[in-house]
Amino acid sequence: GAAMYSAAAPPPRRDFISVTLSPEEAAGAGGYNNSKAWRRRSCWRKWKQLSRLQRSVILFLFAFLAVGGVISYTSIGEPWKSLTNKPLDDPKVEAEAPGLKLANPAVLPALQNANANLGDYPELSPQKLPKPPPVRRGPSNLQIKAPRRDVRLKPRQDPSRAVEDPVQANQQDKTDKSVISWRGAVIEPDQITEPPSNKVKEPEKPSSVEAEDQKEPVPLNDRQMAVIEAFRHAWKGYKEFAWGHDELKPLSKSYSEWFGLGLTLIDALDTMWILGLNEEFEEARKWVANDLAFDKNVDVNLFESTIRILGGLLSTYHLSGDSLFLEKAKDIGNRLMPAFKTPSKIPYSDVNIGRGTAHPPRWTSDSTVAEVTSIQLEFRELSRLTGDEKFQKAVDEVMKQVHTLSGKNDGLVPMFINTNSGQFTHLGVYTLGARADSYYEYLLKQWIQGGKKENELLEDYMRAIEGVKKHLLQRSQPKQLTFVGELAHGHFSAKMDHLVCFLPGTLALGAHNGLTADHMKLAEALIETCYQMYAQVETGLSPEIVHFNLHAQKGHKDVEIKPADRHNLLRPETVESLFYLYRFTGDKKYQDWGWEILQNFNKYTRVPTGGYTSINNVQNPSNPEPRDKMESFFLGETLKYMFLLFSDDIDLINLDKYVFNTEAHPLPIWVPA
Ligand code: DMJ
Repeated sequence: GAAMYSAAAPPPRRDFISVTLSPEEAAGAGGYNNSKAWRRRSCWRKWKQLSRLQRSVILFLFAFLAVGGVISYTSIGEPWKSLTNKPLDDPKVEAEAPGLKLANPAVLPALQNANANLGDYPELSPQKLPKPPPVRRGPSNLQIKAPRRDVRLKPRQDPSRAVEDPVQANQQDKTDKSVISWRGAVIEPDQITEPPSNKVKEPEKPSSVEAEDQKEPVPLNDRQMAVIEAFRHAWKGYKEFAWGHDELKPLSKSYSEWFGLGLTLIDALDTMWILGLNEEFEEARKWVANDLAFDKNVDVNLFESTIRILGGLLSTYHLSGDSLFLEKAKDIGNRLMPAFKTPSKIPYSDVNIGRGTAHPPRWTSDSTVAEVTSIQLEFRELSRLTGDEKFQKAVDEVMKQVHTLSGKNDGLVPMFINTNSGQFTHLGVYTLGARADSYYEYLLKQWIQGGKKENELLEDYMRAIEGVKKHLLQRSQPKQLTFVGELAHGHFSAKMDHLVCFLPGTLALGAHNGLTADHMKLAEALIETCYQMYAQVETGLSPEIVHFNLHAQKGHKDVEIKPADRHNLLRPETVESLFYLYRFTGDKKYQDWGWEILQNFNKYTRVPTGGYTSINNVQNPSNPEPRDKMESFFLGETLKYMFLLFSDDIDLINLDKYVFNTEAHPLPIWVPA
């Protein structure tokens, strides 16, 4: 065969240009004369002796070198200039060139602290830029080797592009010119304002991981490895004793069922993707493909199944690009829709996903405020992906109504809302904990998801944080910890749920997105408090609820725990906030605090045969009284936030591209920063 292709030897190719010197020059005849005039004349003579071709080639080479020089100067010029500038974390830089230091400088002036007694927050560390990871060019990507599924992965689509259709671009042009104000404060034109009229256009594509070939793998550090080890241990128990069921009971080596939909498995899908657990992910995917069925005669809670199942499927679809997860998301999304068929359009708490019927709890026609206002990120995204507006319309309607309702107290909402009247009920009680918590979180996150255009959401959020400052913030004794208490009919209670520890992270996220820097200060003060809720307890684990001491008493710490409140359910909120605070400040103490917490989970909640368990008594290190249950959010949230907290890679779920739902499932921001 080879002979068939052998061709006649080609003529010798000349890959060079010969320049012939005159014999005189070659021999250096004429002796050595280095005068300028001689040299000029001699050069000129040589030039004239060259052929026209030779001259053109030399001129071309000169021109080529000159252009190349200019280009490389400009491309190395920038980094060079920045190297010669002052370091960015120099506080003086911020003073001299405001906005240079912060990627998203505050655009609203610091709001007045309405609680005059509170004064400044304690000992606040100056805000620092996170230590930048090695600069990478090109699209951001997930650095962990995520499971490959070449067949199913569509070409990498940056979520920022997903919404760049001409209509949207046009809309953006229009909105760019507008400004909004909140109590007279102006938000700059890049914080656009018009309510998005055409968010739902046509089916969207996933924002799946960047082409993996472009990735430089970032080595995992020891703490991340420890998280992976913890996850594997938890997964081992789930796989062995609870596979396909909702929750593992690690001590009795069995499982519990809530909805009967493999809750832990679905909640953990994107965590496995982010941790790079390929085999586990593939196995779980198979279960989703072959065994997950929603046509079941079962009552599910609308909120819980939205944040865990719909949210988990949507984020896994975005990370993996695997359409299986979108199909499943559509299925569950459709099956949840009957919940919105109520006289007021405020959804019922429960839906039978097999029968298509919905109802409130047996004892009331009320729904919980946090529940009906914390399903929006997921349903809005489902509309964007499917092109079907009905999902978004249903949840936007809820927000619209809640926006105008009376019964709020400086932006703080009651905990219940009636599905017949659409009005708040049980007025007068205000908390950032159970039943209200994620209302506040989703105000900010929807605003971010939608490209910071929806003014009413921002207004409600800003007003609510003012309400928190005015009515709920206090300082404890002896450590002067800033905490968020509760208000019941005008009476302040120094009670704080661990659930409230989502707030520092949310405040920091708002500050990162241009809200007042004052929110960042509050975030830093509150995360210290949340950490103390662990550090001041015998096991180093926080109880479900604490009461803070308002008066110094000898031998008493800031944190008091009532016997009924001393359980720990492996909740994520503090590590979640530690993750945000670390991302935005780069202060390593947040990683260290998270590391302590992980070690204490390992010490007191790890079950040797596989899995972790919630415990009944965080105050008894010798017998923390295991409860025999591993909540799905331990894998969905707690371990995921731990892993992200220990990472120095801001592109591992970039917070300018993704917004986490309240169950830690990242969804794309429609118009990323
Ligand atoms: C999770 O299901 C969600 O984070 C929810 O918003 C609050 N409760 C649990 C975790 O504690």
